[in-house]
Amino acid sequence: AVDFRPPGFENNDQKPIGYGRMLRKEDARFIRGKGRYVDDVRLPGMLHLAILRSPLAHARIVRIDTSAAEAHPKVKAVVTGAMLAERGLAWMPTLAGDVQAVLATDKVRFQGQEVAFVVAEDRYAARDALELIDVEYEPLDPVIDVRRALAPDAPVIRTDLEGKTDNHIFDWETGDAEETERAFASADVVVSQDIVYPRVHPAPLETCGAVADYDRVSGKLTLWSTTQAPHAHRTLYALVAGLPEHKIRVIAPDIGGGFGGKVPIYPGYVCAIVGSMLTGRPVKWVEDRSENLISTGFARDYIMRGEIAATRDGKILAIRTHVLADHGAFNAQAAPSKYPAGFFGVFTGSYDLQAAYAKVTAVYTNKAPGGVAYACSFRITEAVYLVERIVDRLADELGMDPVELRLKNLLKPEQFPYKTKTGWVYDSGNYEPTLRKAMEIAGYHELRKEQAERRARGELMGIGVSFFTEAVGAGPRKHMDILGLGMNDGCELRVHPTGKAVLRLSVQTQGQGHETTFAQIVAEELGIPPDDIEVVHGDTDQTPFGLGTYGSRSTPVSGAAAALVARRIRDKAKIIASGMLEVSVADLEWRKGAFHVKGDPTRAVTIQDIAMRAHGAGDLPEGLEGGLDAQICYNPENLTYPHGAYICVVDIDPGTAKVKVRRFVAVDDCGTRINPMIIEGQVHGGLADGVGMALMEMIAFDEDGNCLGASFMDYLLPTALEVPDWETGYTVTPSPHHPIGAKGIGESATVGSPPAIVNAVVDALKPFGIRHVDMPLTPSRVWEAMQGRPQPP
Ligand code: PCD
Repeated sequence: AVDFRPPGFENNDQKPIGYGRMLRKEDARFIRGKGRYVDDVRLPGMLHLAILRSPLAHARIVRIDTSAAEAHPKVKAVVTGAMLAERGLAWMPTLAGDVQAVLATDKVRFQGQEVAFVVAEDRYAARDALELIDVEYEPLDPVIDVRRALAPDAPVIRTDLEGKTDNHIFDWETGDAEETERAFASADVVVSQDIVYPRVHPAPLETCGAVADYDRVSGKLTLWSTTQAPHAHRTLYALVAGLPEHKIRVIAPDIGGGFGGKVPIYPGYVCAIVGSMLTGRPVKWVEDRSENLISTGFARDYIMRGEIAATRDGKILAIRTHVLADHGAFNAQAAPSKYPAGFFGVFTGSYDLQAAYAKVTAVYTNKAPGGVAYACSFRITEAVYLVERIVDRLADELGMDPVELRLKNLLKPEQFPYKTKTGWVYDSGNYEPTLRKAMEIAGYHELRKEQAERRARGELMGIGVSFFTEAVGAGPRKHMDILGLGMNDGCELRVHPTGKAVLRLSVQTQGQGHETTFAQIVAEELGIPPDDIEVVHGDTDQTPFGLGTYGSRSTPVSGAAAALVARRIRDKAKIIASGMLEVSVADLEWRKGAFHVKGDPTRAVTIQDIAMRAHGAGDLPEGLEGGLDAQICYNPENLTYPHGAYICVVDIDPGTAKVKVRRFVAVDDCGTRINPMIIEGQVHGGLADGVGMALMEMIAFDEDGNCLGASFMDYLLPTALEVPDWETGYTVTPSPHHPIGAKGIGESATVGSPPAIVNAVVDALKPFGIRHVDMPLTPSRVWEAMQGRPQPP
């Protein structure tokens, strides 16, 4: 194994990263209720904004009468799409290069779409005044089913796009269709399966909101907003609204969960800015739960046909898939520009294949836009679910144990770096030990024995396995950008005279604990205790430019930047130390936060001594500037590819068809582990997300396009009652190109867990001859399947 510990820490168990379970620095304020969220921002003279939303999924706007609302004594402004259109602000660009209405002008295109807004003296008055706006709609035929959207006679949703005569957005292909066809033709066994990954929602506890404060004198706009990417948002506001970028300050204060849902720019943010410019006063907009669920970015909504080809003895040859992707009314998917289907290209999974091919067809429907990477590095969740379901289907077809089939086909350590058939280069991996470890923790073989006994008694017990490889840390600027912005991240480190430091990051934490882990990285590199390092993030006026936090990219990109910026400081510190100790640089060695004279243990200077010297009086070595600061902009060489093996045990009540997750074993490999306690927390959270998606969560619509998941009564999130005590383990395969060998972890569990749970449920239902059931596996769906009834489309 490669030892990534910096020189001097080899024998030190108390080294800052990896070992100790350092508590989170930020929890001091969170557990005392002292976090400061957007809704906690209260400015003098602040007004409140509320948004009028469309009750219909598809309708022409005939007339809007705002006069009664304007007459409300507490109302300061009422704004419609027509008013925005006069200023060229009615439409805004989406992250996917489409346009989205800020406020509807011509038509409404999904239920919950923004139609008008009111700015009033208080929140209640703003809400009341919405009721006074009279909108006349002419209902149009809604297009809800993605398959119907492609029918030649389907109503055209995007009549705003010139020359658009259908609802087709794009076709995207990857892999080699012909080679894949040849592999399929030569195969002994071919299995195909239709698989739906339903529309789900990130549903963070804190909904979206903003406080906009435009100063008419200085021309400066300050925007507190729930964003995972403050710098990217600032640049987009500058480009859209024509405000000079240096006059915009975006502040993302504490964020109550993001999960990908706070990556896009939502109309509400733009409305708050317009409201403040119009009234000359600070304006706050905070959406409620239903608004969040019906209008902000959904995730998934992929209808997939998966096909797998193999030899009779279980060697997988090829995988092929066609996907119908429902993007809703505007293509607002969050993904790097050159990847219209995100990173779905990793659907070849963790296996050694001869060929692979995928085609993704994206379509407009009268549903909310989104396609956000909900705890998923851009559609990897869909890809992993597809491959792990069809591999299980193949195991069933071959009569092979699903673990044996996977062991036979997993990539071998000597194959890394491994280039997949769709062109991704997996940086490192050692898969078999990870799967073996999960089997050992679970007691896999005993579980199979227990299952046989229970089956004999008519009990429904299932064991499900999944193995995943993720691609996180977007990304190398030669391949990746968002709307033309390269996916690099900056980092700045200032070491003060007394040896305390401030680290400024371009990424933004939403609960992951960056204030702790980034301090740990610098502590590891410089020997300054984590408590002496202040981490600053989430404020464009105070941090270097970078693209933000999603796709588990903070550790792979900014974490690398933090290590390298600290090494820059260490290099300079070494020169200063050589002057202080009057020896040549070559005679110095670095140990435990100090430079020592080789062979003379009595002579050393600590990083704190050096910091004082760097800022103090007296000469520095020839040609050296004073101070001990450094800055870096890091361009990752590749993504990092964490992996994991999950095993789930379920019991199904034969009478009610209720699924109970009895056990869940998760063994993750995220390379070098910075903070094991935080990693466990990340994994626990992601596993709970996985239980939600597999068993409970779905944003459904009726045939008129009414959203049926608009509250937490209908959109069920798992609580402690629905999840088991997680059993976690880990292996460590460092990333060869990351300065400390770390890979991302934030999304692994959400990606890897749904297939393990569904595989377990289908395994339990084997006696019924059931081969697949689509998520969410609610009691009614499972019961219908047990009765042999057809599944809902
Ligand atoms: N880590 C460690 N080690 C390693 C890795 C990692 O320690 N190796 C840690 C860090 O430092 C941090 C965490 O852990 O703290 C995480 O990380 P990452 O993986 O790098 O990630 P990030 O970038 O930071 O973050 C992001 C993620 C995501 S993406 C999501 S969804 C989710 C997760 O994160 N979200 C959230 N998690 C979480 N948590 C919380 N609390 N909250 C939230 O919201 Mo997307 O794309 O956005 O969809």
